[in-house]
Amino acid sequence: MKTEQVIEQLSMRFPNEPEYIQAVTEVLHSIEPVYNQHPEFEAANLIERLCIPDRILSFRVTWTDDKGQVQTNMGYRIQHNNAIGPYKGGLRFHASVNLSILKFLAFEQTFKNALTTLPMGGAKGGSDFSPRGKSNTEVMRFCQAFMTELWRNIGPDTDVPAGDIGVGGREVGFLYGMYKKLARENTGTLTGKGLEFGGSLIRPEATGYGNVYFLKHMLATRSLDLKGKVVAVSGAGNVAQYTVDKLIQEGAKVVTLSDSDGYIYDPDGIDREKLDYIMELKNLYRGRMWEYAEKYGVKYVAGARPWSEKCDIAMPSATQNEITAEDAQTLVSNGCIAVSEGANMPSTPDAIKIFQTAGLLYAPGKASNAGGVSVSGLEMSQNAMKRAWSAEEVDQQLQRIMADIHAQCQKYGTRPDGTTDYVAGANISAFMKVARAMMAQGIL
Ligand code: NDP
Ligand code: 2IT
Repeated sequence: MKTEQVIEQLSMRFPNEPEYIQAVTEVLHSIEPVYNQHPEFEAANLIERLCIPDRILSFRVTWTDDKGQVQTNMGYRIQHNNAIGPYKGGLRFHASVNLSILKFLAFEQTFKNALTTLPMGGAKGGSDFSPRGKSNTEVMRFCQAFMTELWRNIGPDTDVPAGDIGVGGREVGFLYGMYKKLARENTGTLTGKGLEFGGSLIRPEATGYGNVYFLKHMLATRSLDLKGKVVAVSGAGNVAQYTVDKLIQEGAKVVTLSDSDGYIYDPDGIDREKLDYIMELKNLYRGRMWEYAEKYGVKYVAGARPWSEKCDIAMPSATQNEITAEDAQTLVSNGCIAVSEGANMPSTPDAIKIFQTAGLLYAPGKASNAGGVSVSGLEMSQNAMKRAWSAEEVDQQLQRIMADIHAQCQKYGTRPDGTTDYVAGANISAFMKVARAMMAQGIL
């Protein structure tokens, strides 16, 4: 494979898709050496077949707002690759959603899901609809309209959607209700459902908890732990909240959180009581982080991200490309020792280079945030068996999976000096699994 040539061709075929090209570029650079040891891969043009999604569905979603005005949004589902199992991945509802972003997410999901040890292919979908500022009934009508188009293309053994930015328990409930009404079956075709109707214990916690479990394994390779460590977290949604929850349990001190309007800096640390307030503020009242700053009398910086604050560990948990090269340099200069990604692709390629050159422990999201989709996979298993496991049982399986992903990164990413390149390790391990499955199933 001539990596640069493949990237150039993909850039020409898919102009205006920078996030997609960014995600593909990172993976191709990592896998080039192993790919070139397998001439049979090249003969089967495996690389283009792996980079280009199997199928892209796009549709118009029409719904009526509370004022009686008829609104339209775009809806999408990218079914990227199902070599190792049914398509699986979240739905994102955010004004910024476009094909480039969903294609990058579906591509990443394919590799992430391969790392989980569970049989799941990769997909992503969503809409440029923004739940922000919408009433409950508007969100419900939108979700119902979205599902009237999507339902024919999903199913428990074909494609299983879940949440992502702007899609949490409320939205999954509305989406699943409409799916069930149209499909006339009850096999659990979305994950992240409520506990009363087939959801799994620990699914809400899974991404944040999983990221902290992964981080602990990375720290252990340097005989370090989380006690007393100062942590900067970004975002204030599902992933950020349960990251803070687990960090508090581990004795770390979380000093920042953010939303798309700005960040808070709380030098005393976010304790259990403050976290309860944040969960109520965000999940119930859909409030803003400046309200936290007012309530607790701490610093609020509008229009900025938290990376200029001094910390030992950074856990970006908001969105893609939220850590620039300049932010990375600041983190390194401030003595940061580890970056473990909760979000998908939050660090720019230049930022990753800076982390790796400085010798930080750096975990790419496809490894460190895989706990969410892993417990989604466990939810699928429970639905198929018509059973519900205890929280302890699910948490134990999640811990085992995160340990396994860390071990895979070490197996495929150990450098000559004994340290681990988690980017190479995750990409190569996932690639080899998907590649072998594709080769075994013929040219499709
Ligand atoms: P939520 O919608 O619950 O929260 C997202 C948070 O990030 C909010 O605080 C939001 O602020 C902020 N945010 C979103 N977009 C932007 C933006 N463009 N600029 C600045 N801040 C932004 O989503 P999740 O917590 O579920 O997802 C967070 C990240 O984690 C995403 O990258 C997602 O892909 C990834 N992820 C999620 C998993 C899951 O299970 N939910 C699993 C694995 C990864 P505001 O409220 O102001 O919009
Ligand atoms: O990015 C992700 O892994 C998710 N948003 C979760 C996907 C899932 O199917 O649970």
